[in-house]
Amino acid sequence: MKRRNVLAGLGALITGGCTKIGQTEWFGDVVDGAEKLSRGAHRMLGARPTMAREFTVADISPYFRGNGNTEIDTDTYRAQLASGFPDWRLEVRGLVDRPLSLSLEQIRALPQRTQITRHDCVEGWSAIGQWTGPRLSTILGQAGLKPQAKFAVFRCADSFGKAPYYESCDLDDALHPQTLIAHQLNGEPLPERNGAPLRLRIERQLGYKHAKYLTAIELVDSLDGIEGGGGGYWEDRGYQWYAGV
Ligand SMILES: Nc1nc2c(c(=O)[nH]1)N[C@H]1C(S)=C(S)[C@@H](COP(=O)(O)O)O[C@H]1N2
Ligand SMILES: [Mo]
Repeated sequence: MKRRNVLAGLGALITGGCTKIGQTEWFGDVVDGAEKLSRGAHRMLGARPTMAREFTVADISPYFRGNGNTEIDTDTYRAQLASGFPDWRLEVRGLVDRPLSLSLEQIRALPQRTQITRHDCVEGWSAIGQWTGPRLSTILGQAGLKPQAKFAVFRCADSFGKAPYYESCDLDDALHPQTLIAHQLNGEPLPERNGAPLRLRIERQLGYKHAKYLTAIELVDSLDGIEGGGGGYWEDRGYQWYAGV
């Protein structure tokens, strides 16, 4: 698995590391950001993080299906969706120096990255889409991580019955240059089915890690005591927490 990741990473560096669409300065960015945030917080192989493969515009799937929850049937959500989410906030809280409450406007005003990646769902389908949004590392850099922070927990607006959807990752993935808080798919605001207005892209992992309908990011030192303690809605039901592709 590791060897495959290294090879994929090298492939990305040679063929797609400096993508025409993505920003080219990712290496400098992540190293600076990561050092400011938490020294040594991400595992490096050699000097560079392993990258998920990036594709070209010609590879984009004509239709990016929705999976899991594809709508939210509350009056508040429907009113927000109809008006372009003027009151939506993404909170950043927990083990941070400066808790944030970001509007979509503020999120769109941050430096943006666009990347074309393949989404792989454990249910046996894949799709290639172009995602745009700030890097999560940019947002975490604004909030400032406390040294005890070990995991990012992603809170979502939807649930299955009474159980809220949620996800989590370690700081290696949270600070990875391809981990985005995406607000666009294929150059348009996210459709409802794909997680409007904000969803996580965490490209080295399987579909269920890519939390949709994001409302908050919590920095914690342990996943114990959060919902079922498994670090995610599906993990609490037996799926792997580290869902490497
Ligand atoms: N909030 C939330 N996020 C979610 C899900 C969900 O049901 N709710 N389903 C997950 C699963 S299993 C997959 S494969 C992807 C599907 O993303 P898509 O709907 O954009 O295809 O979202 C993931 N994130
Ligand atoms: Mo999935």
